[in-house]
Amino acid sequence: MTFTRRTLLGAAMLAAACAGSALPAFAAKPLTIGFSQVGAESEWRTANTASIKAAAKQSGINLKFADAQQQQQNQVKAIRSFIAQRVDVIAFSPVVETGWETVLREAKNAKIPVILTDRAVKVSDPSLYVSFIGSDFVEEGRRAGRWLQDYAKKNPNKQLNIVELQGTTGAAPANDRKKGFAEVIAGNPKMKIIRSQTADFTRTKGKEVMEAFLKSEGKNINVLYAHNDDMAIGAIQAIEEAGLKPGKDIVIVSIDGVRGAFEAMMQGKLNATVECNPLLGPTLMQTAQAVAAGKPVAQRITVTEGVFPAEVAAKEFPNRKY
Ligand code: GZL
Repeated sequence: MTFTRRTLLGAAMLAAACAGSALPAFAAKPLTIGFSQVGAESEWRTANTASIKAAAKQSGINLKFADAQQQQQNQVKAIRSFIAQRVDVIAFSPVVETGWETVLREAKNAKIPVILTDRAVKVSDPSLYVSFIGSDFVEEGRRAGRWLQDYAKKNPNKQLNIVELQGTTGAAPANDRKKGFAEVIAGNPKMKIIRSQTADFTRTKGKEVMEAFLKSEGKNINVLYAHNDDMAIGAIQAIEEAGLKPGKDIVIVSIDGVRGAFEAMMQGKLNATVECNPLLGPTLMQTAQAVAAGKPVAQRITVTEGVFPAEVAAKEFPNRKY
């Protein structure tokens, strides 16, 4: 909500209160949020989009939704269009961490508050956004590393030759999950990353890159760490086509906790998934309403998440919400 609209609303509420009448009609105008989504690259993203759209509907919020197809320039274009349309609040999940200063300054100059959801940005001026609602991706990477450490303790004589499927180059979850995992396995000579490459968070590229890893490293690989379940599921196909047993010949740990991961764990093809909660819609809408009403909001809002090894998959599966 821009400053002028808020003042108008305040004056109208005062006049109405003095006249003892109900709020004037225009005061009930729904909040309008412009939302730029990364794309539709994974099961996680599908659940995230569904959560945002359902929460907007539930809250009576007018949502202008734009899918950027994983291209930053499409997100910049969408944000500029939201500014031109004078939406009350802009929210987005930035596909990569950098390159946002200019367009976020344009939103600030237009007095339109910006809320980040899911992924973070690197900017010199933190006042360019009012709040970031999302997971701690470094911790998610650590959790994947700790799960593998536990596995290593149960297999003390096994040299773990790890291949890593990274998320989208430059994306906060890719940078941070890589960092957190590396931090945990650092200094353990029995745990070594022998190949690491981006597969852009998609099943198709996860399969392609795993095929290339298998061609160059073959049976030397005995662990896969994937930054999301979709790339792990794509890699599982490549491992099977190479005549190997995913979950046994190659132990697999990934991140997100989507249904496909639970199904793979129940089939014995995936060994653990670290949860990354996509159901950010309700928190985003509450935060946007608070911001529009001029109330203070936390600059950083995190979500609670767990780790699910294959042993608990069948029991947990019926409880999954995404
Ligand atoms: C994480 C999110 C990532 C998921 C992927 O919050 O940004 O993007 O881990 C998705 O599945 O593509």
